[in-house]
Amino acid sequence: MITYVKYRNRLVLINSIKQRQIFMASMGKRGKIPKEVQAIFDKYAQSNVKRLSRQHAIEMLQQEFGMTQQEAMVMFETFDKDKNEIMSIWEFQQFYETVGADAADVVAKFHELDKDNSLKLDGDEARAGLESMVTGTGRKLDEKEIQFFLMTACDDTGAIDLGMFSNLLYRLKLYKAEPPKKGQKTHIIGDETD
Ligand SMILES: [Ca+2]
Repeated sequence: MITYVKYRNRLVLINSIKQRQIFMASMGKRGKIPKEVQAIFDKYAQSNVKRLSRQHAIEMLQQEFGMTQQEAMVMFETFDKDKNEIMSIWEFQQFYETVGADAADVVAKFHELDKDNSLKLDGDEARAGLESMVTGTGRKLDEKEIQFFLMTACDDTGAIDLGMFSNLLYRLKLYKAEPPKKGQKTHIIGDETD
């Protein structure tokens, strides 16, 4: 898909859905906030401001999404994208879209895979998880794809926390590519939203 978007009197070429999303995000125009997202947010925001302090955001994640304080803290760290200790309505929407109604399942799956209860999935735990999961089309992942997702989902130490795990599950759900062909040397896996 190729489209042009008019921005500051210039036409900008957008040749994929992902680029379009990145572009829109960079412009700060991320569309309308869904009503249910706004409603939950407003319950915890003071005097109608579009931001939640760290404390209120963590409280909200516990009350509305059934997380423990520790889980809520990790989740907050992940979704406070600009690291300003505030959850903006945009950051909350991102959380809601990525985890939202599936929060209980995501947390349960994470603990099931976290065999040593370290609150992080190490390489082996993450690999076992990926081997058991399916893509957006319901198929198992190929070895190359497992390696790709392992590599792109973990932090510098090779571990995956609950927030990163949420993002990984979301990416898998959106991932609808064909499996790589046998003997194929290169396979583009990254752009799963196209
Ligand atoms: Ca923030």
